Parts: sequence; C-alpha cells; structure tokens
Amino acid sequence: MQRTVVLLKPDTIQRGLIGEIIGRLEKKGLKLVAMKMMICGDSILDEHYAHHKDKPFFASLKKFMMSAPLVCMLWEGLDAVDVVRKMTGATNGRVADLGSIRGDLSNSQSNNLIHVSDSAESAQIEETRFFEKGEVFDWKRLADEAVYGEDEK
Ligand code: FUP
Repeated sequence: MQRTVVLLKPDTIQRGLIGEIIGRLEKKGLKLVAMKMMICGDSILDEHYAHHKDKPFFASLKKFMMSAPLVCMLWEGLDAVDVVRKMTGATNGRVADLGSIRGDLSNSQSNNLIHVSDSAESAQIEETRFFEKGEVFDWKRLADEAVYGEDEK
C-alpha cells in the first residue's frame, strides 16, 4: 500500500469544508493513518514550496497558508498518490474538472482548498516533513476486505 500527504488549507477550514473533503476520501475507500491540526511557520513553508520561491505569488501563498491552521493527513491505499491527485483536480479550481474536489468546491487558483503529494517520491519526503513517526498509525482496517479484491491486497 502507498501513502500520500493531504493538507487541508486555510480556506477549507474557514469555509467549513473539512468534513466534505474527508468524506470524499473515506468514501473512495482510502484509509486514514494520520491526522492533526497545525499552524505552519516560515521554514516549513519555504521548504514545502521551494519550487515556487521565485514566483510573484510566493509571499501571498505563504501568508495564506499561515492564516489559519491546516488539517494535515496521511491517507493509504493502492496507488494512493495517483488516486488522490485525480480526486483533487487541476491547481486552478475554475478549470479543474467537475467531480474533482477543486472543480466542485473551489473557484480560485490560490485558494484551492487542498494540497496533495504529486509523486510517490514527494509523498515520502512530505510524510517526514509533516509527521513524526509516532503520529502515523499502522492499524488493521476490516473494510480492506471489502474495498480490495483478493488478488490486490
Ligand atoms: P498543485 O500541485 O496543484 O497543488 O500546485 P502547485 O504545486 O503548482 O502550486 C502550489 C500552490 O501554489 C497552489 F496550490 C496554489 C499556489 N499557486 C498560486 O497561487 N498561483 C499560481 O499561479 C500557481 C500556484
């Protein structure tokens, strides 16, 4: 099984959409293995958005990400990175496909509700960036029997 990092951004908490987004991930059959609230500081955001540090929107992106707590989660499943990325949709909520989280719930490029890992490699880096080992739970989910076929587990 693969794990992917999901961060619910300040607009999600401000708009009362935490339950809606978590509900979609649960209903898809993904397994929650870590969850906490966190207010990000400068250094973690500099690291997390290093690929955008020279972009004109970098300062406002950081300000937005520090404006309220994030809900940080780790979700597990077969091909979890690709599955959750597809459920999330394109960066800009105005062009993201309907049916995706951003396409259905966001109308903005910056306030797009959710961050998800974009590859298996970044999922591992982001897991250690946002979680201590003791915050990740290895638990037996009975629903796995129903969610996956015998040959997939
Ligand atoms: P994504 O992988 O879809 O989360 O998008 P990126 O990693 O490219 O961008 C990270 C965040 O930067 C986005 F979620 C929102 C913000 N951003 C802007 O505010 N303006 C832009 O033009 C591009 C990204």
